[in-house]
Amino acid sequence: MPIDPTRPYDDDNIFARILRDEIPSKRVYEDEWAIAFHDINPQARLHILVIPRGKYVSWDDFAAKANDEEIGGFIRAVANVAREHDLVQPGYRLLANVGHDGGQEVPHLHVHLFGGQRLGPMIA
Ligand code: IU
Repeated sequence: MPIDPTRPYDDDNIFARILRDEIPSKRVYEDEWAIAFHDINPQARLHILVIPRGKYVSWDDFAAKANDEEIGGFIRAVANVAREHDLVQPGYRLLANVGHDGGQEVPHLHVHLFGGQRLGPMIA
């Protein structure tokens, strides 16, 4: 079920639990601002989710409430994940679903990173 992105942050959402290491994930990156792990249901040869350590329901919530340092740190973290996977030259795709119409299922901001293949015009 897609989420309501304006609702309060739920400390027990699945990505909050992955952040706290209460649920295992295939973690590929971490720094002060973000962690990244393989999507459990990959939609491309490489499909990684990058999430901020801060408690933000959605992209909109993050833009509204995070400070500039946190926003900068998160954006750099996403780029670092791509760079560390040698994706800069071949290229890659970023996607953030927001709310009901965006099809967001997990109420903790996540950016999908797709790569490792020539992607079609859109992944829906
Ligand atoms: P969405 O943007 O909220 O629709 O994406 C949620 C993603 O989280 C989706 O691609 C799931 O496969 C993925 N995921 C996961 O990697 N591990 C989980 O335990 C759960 C969802 I639940």
